[in-house]
Amino acid sequence: MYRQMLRIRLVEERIGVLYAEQEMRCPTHLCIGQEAPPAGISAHLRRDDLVFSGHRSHGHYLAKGGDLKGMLAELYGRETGCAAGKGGSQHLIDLDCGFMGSAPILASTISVGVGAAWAARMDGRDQVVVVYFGDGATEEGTFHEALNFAGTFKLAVVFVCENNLYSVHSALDIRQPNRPIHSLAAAHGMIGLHGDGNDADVVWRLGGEAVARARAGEGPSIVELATYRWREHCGPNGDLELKYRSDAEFAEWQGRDPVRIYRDRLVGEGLLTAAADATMTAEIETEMADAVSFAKESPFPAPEALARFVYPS
Ligand SMILES: Cc1ncc(C[n+]2csc(CCOP(=O)(O)OP(=O)(O)O)c2C)c(N)n1
Ligand SMILES: [Mg+2]
Repeated sequence: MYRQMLRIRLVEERIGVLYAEQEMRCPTHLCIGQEAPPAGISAHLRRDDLVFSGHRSHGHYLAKGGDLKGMLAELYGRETGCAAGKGGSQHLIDLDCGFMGSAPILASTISVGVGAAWAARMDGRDQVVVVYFGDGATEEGTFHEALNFAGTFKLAVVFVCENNLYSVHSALDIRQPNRPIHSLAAAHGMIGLHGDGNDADVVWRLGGEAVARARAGEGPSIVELATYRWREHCGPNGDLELKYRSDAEFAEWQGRDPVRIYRDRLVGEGLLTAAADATMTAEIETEMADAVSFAKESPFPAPEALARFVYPS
């Protein structure tokens, strides 16, 4: 889980640097600060389990076993990208590792994920479906419809809500009534779990409970994870100058850095040495350098490919 979080952090930071070159031309939502949920949840998933996500999906894709080369090539719009260069950051897909797709229309993949769980039920497959979404997505009608259906039929879905307190620049408390998001689970006949989404061990424990329940046919769960986005909503920069969140709040969450917390814990327990940490970092740096070269050297899709796979051509 530490390697996974470190890899996501380093990849996102590298994208943040490269983005300024203006060669990646897709809108890009970085998940720096939110690395623990994908690491802790994916630790329970088989390769053939299915994951769906939204606009902030790099961590979810990588932790599910996604290919870094395919992801970066996709951000660069190249034909070797995991969506053949047509999707960009917000439309990652990789069927080989069970990453069924991300889409930026809020909550749109929640109902599709429930449909995938329904299909698995009909086919007698014991796959678990995980759908990641933000606090903002829970304000969409399809979220509630999907939960109703999944709860009624006890489908094998884990609804993971990464509650980072904001939808773009709007704070949660001006958008929703004063009740926890996970309390909506009871209304739809499912279990609602919640905890510190910046602590990978907490995520791992909650995710394990929800995945085990889904796998055993005991129905869906909501897992609400408290976390925080460090960069601007969309793009590589910080945004504290906009003042929609206070410097004090930001500083408090920086003090709860999921990667540092986990590194310190592992070092404290004698499970990670400085040398092993450095080796891991160097391996990830090499993987990133290779992936960036691969992406930049890959061709753009041919013009004839423009209408391929586009409904109704
Ligand atoms: C249906 C729909 N409405 C509005 C938008 C514009 N939009 C894109 S991201 C976003 C905020 C999402 O907030 P949240 O779900 O909490 O995810 P976060 O960005 O915080 O990770 C909004 C409103 C959209 N993509 N889709
Ligand atoms: Mg949010």
